Amino acid sequence: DRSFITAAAQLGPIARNEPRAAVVARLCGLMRCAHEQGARVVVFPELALTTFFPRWFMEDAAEFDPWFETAMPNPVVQPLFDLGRDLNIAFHLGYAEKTSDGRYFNTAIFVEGGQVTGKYRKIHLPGHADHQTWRPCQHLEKRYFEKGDLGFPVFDGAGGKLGMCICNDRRWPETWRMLGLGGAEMVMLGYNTPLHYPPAPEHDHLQYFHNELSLQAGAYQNGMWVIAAAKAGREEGCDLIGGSCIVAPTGEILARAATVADEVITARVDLDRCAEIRRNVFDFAQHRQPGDYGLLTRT
Ligand code: CDT
Repeated sequence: DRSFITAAAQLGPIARNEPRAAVVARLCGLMRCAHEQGARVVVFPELALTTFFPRWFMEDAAEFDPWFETAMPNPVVQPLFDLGRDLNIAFHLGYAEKTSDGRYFNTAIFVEGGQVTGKYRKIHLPGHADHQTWRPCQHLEKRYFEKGDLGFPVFDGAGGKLGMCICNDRRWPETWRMLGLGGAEMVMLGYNTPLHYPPAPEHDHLQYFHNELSLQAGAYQNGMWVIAAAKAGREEGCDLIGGSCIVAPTGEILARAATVADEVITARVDLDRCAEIRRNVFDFAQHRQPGDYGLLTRT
């Protein structure tokens, strides 16, 4: 039997001046709540330790470096690692990473048994690198992060094959296909998605729809589970969507957050159900036609 309960732990807003230790205490509370509901895995959002700092233009490293983690775990995050080990619950966590050689990434890790067993660095970085003062909120991911250099890894965890992507990655079919081709059975992701999209405000009312459209298509077209956790609510004057959800390989949403605050949702994930899709309509070996997809890898 390869079934277990998985949780998505949505976060409400994190204030700019909220200390990391206070955020980690919130994460620990959500992990306990997930554990009480029988979860073996809990998924936290993108950049889950801080406010979504790319909404501010900063010029000096002295100003933006404090948003980054230089080690993982580190003393402030250690209580979450300890709790995960004590409760026997694995977790996915997004954070801003600065490497020892001075590179900056938007990163997610998977931690099982107190050890980091999976790592991903965001590949599709949205937004802009320059200060666009006409925007009510900046989206400066292209300024603060380098494109991820780890590809789309698939690794062993929770008794199956796992993958990760981060926020904007979920809008790209190539992300899901790479993870699907790698054999992922469950993909975990976090997101910070502003309700207001300044370049095309006429699409603001579609933000929740486009989120679900992307997650459901990714799950169905690759026959895998998708666990998506939002950072939500009004954060420093900027509204972020909620809608954290758990999607089955059929594309059906089995659980969906009802608030834009801290909230745990759970569903039973049976990894063997991937075969319902992967042995049938999307049996890659039988039906895929890569010889006709050359344009996909041409620039
Ligand atoms: N965090 C992140 O990737 N957010 C983007 C915002 C839209 S582009 C400015 C997203 O795709 O949800």
